[in-house]
Amino acid sequence: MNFRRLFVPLALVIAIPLLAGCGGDAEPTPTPLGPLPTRVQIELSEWAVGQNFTQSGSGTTIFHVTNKGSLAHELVVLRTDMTIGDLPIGSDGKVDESAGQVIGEIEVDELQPGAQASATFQLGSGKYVLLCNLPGHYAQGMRSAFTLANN
Ligand SMILES: [Cu+2]
Repeated sequence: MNFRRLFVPLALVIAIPLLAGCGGDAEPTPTPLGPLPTRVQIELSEWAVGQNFTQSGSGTTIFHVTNKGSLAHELVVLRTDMTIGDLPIGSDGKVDESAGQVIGEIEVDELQPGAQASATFQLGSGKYVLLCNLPGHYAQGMRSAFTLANN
């Protein structure tokens, strides 16, 4: 018996009902939605980092940042267990970012005066400090803390 000749029709017999099933009237199974991303509105100014969360759980977090000040700024998202005012400052006037884990940042060239920028970060549960790390800006007050619970 020619094995190949038998195999082809058998494959068609199996494949045709499968194809027909695809175009049938079965409703597609809806994909369950995950948790909605947290959105954070941030306003930078001299000398503050204002923040407004829509929720406080961990996960995908979208930062919408507006520089309302008259100087350029940046935004660093630092995960750290240190108290907000206690981050070490180097001789260059900048926070030593090794005091925590930098989750992400929006650079100064995106945050000139009046500019808006957005970025999406994955945030685990824990304590965070948002800061501007241009020389002297953290010390002047450009910092803000938040804590995320486990979702
Ligand atoms: Cu700044």
